[in-house]
Amino acid sequence: MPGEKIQLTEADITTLQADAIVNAANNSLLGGGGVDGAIHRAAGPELLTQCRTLGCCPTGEARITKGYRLPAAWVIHTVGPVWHGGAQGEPEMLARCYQSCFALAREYGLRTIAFPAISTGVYGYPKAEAARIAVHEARRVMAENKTLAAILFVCFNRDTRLAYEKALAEKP
Ligand code: AR6
Repeated sequence: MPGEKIQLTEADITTLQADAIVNAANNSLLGGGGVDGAIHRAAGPELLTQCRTLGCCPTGEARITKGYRLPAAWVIHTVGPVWHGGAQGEPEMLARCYQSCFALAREYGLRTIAFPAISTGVYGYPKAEAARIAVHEARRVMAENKTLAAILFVCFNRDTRLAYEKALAEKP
């Protein structure tokens, strides 16, 4: 809903005009499949050139680059956990991804940020639990970062959208 600070949309994240879009990257930051591949294709080769200067990114951390040919000014690259059943620190690590992205959003004074459902593709994180963590961290940051005007969760398919709708309907 327009006016809501946490919003859902079904879209290709590379088309969005947020201040920053988030990339679900891998530790190399050198591109891959899924949303990572789509972002690199849409941003153009300059993105990979900048990523090469950054070195590896540990799981749970985030790095920021320019958006190049994307409508978004910035790309925040974060590395989500691979799902191994949930007892190997995956929830904490996924929460840390969102926190790392929000720390960069604060540092760069970003007003709008769009996230894909980190780890829920190739990395196999169950959508419902991942959406719950994403919504929890978004609510937390909205309560304390007054510069941040909107957080957009970009759902690439209906199942993902349903998972976020359910998470948003749950009490904080
Ligand atoms: N826009 C929005 N969401 C998308 C798009 C898009 N264009 N494309 C895919 N998604 P994934 P992961 C959704 O696999 O699980 C890469 O190879 C997708 O439906 O992209 O964190 C990296 O290099 C899913 O809901 O990321 C890593 O090696 C979500 O984005 C690895 O995949 C995340 O799916 C990371 O795996």
